[in-house]
Amino acid sequence: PLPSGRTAYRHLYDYEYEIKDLARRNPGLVRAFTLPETTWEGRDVVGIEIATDVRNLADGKAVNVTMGVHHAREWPAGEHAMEWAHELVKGYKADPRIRALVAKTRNIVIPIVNPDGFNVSREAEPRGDFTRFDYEMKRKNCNVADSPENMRTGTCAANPGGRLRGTDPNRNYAGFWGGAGASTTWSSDTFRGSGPFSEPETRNIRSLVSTRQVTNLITLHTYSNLVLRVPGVADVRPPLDEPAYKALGDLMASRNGYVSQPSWQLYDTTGSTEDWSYFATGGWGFTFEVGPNEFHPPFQDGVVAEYAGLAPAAGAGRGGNRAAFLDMLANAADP
Ligand code: 0X9
Ligand code: ZN
Repeated sequence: PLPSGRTAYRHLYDYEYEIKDLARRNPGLVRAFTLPETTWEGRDVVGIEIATDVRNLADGKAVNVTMGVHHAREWPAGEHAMEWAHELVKGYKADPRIRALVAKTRNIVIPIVNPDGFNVSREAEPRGDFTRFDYEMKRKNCNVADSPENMRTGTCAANPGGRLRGTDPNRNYAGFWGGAGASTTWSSDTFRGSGPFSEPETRNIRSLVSTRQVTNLITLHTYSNLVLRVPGVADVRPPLDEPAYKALGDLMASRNGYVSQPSWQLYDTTGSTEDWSYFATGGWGFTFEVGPNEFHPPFQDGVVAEYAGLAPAAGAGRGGNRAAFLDMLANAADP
C-alpha cells in the first residue's frame, strides 16, 4: 500500500473526503479550501494547505504548490499529490525534516485540478458506440463551448463526445499560448481552447499563483519518468537562472531516478503550466512525468514504488518522489 494505507486508486469522492477529514482532524495545521471557480459541470476544485498556524495567511512565508491531474487519465498524479499532503501532516509530528519544512513554508496541494475529466476517466463505463476505454482514456476537461452543436447536450460522461470534447488544461495557460505544440481543433487531445485562460481550471490556478507567494510549483503528470523544466518550446531562450533551475531538476532526479531536462526536448508545447507561472512570477516550476510507461498502470505495479522509492520502479533505493519533493523544497525554499 501507499504510505497512507491506500491499496487502490482513489475516486473523486475519496479525494474530497480525505481533504476535509485531514483539515477537521488537524485544525491548527491543515486548512481545506475551494478555488474560486467551479468547473464546466459545476464541480468545486478543492485544495489543502499545510503550515504551522495555517490560518495566519499573513505570515509572509513562501508557498510551495503541488498539483495533480490536469489530465484526466493520469491517476497516479493525483495519488502522489494526496500522499504528499498526508506525509506533511504525519511528518509534522514525527519527522524533523518535514517539521522544519512545514514550520518555515506554507504548502498547498491540489490533487485534482480537473475533477470533471478525472471523474469521467475514473468511473468509465461503456456507453452507446463507445467502449469503456474511450472514456477511461479521456485527457481534457469538459468544456463544450467550442464543440459542434451535437456535442453540447448531456454530461461529459454520458455524452458520446465525452472523450473528444474539452480543452487541454496544459495548453490553456498564457505561457506562449498560440504557439507550437498545441491544437486549434476542438476534438484534439491537445486543443488549446479559445484563448489563454479560457477555462475555469486554469483560471483557478492563475488565481492561486497570482494571489499567493508561490516560490516552488510541481505539477504532476504521467508518464515517462521525467523531471521537466522550462521552456516547453524550442524557440525560447533558456532563462537567466537556467544553471540553478537545472541543478534543482537534477537534484530531484537523483532522488526519483528520472531524467532531468528542459521540456522542449521531449516535444514542443505552448500554454503549459510552468511556462506561464515561471515567466510570469519567477517562481520555480517543474513538471514531473511519473511512471515508466502507462497513464494509470495497475495500482500495485508502479504507483507505490514511484512515490515511496520502493523496488522495482525507477526510484529504487533513492526515496522516490517523496524524497524528490523534500530535496527540492529544502534547497529552494529555505531562506
Ligand atoms: O503534453 C503534456 O502536456 C505533458 N505530457 S503528458 O503526457 N502528461 O500529457 C508534457 C508537458 C511538458 N512540456 C513539454 N513537453 N514542453
Ligand atoms: Zn499530462
